Amino acid sequence: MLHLVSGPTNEPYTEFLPEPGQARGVQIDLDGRNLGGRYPTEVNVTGDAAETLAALLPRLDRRDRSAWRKRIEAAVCEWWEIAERRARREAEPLNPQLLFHELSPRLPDDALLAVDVGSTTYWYARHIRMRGTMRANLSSTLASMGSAMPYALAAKFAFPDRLVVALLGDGAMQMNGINELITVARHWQDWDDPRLPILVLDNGDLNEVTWEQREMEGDPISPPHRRCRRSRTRSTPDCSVWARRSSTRPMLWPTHGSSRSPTIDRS
Ligand SMILES: Cc1ncc(C[n+]2csc(CCOP(=O)(O)OP(=O)(O)O)c2C)c(N)n1
Ligand SMILES: [Mg+2]
Repeated sequence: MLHLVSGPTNEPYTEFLPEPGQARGVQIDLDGRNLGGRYPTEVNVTGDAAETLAALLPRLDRRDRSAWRKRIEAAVCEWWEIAERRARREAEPLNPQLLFHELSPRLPDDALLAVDVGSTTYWYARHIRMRGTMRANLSSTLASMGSAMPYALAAKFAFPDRLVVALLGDGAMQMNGINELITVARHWQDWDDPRLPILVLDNGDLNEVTWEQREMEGDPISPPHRRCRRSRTRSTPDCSVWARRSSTRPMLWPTHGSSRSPTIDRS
């Protein structure tokens, strides 16, 4: 029998959990209202996951878990090899996974990330190695697009001395991110560390949703499809123009899978 110990989670994707009856479930959550909501858990504990697990630890019998641990370590190593391989795959104009893969080691250990809902969420989850006092904020259970820029500003006001990086798609940028540039332009000079890089994936597509449509609905992407979406995006404002107008500095990442640093577009 599989034992499922779930930390604080209220994710709606129950299809990724074992079938009820296949596993015995224990859930820990700060908010008691989330307990047992997604799976018929047998033991529900309200509390901080780290503190609760530390309190439960002395009650457990010590067992030799070295084989299990080795298996997990090998799986993690294998995963990082897969991520590296995927990031290095050639793409025109640029494989977004490479961007996140290369961004990760360049971030300071106390960076704050504001992540939007879209393909960005996946690349962040797969390629960014969280460490030190880094923190990332995501819309998570709400999965509400347009979160990255307000989160980034909130982080900057709370921690003006830390590097905050916003990671979002062109759809989210058009939705409300562009408006937030006005706030950035008004306040950035007051921040101890005035940097606020905003990484926008300009794929001319609501990519997460079109992938879902391709995967789940068998809705294949075709060249006319793309052209149509591209032209739709072209009719919307160009982020770099807005960036220039709001006295923030647009940068263009080099194409052809290069891992060099981004170039500043001074035009
Ligand atoms: C407010 C809101 N509207 C719609 C959605 C559904 N949705 C999830 S991801 C996504 C596409 C995001 O597009 P973009 O910001 O361009 O990112 P991409 O996936 O293309 O990288 C949409 C429409 C949502 N989660 N929240
Ligand atoms: Mg997009």
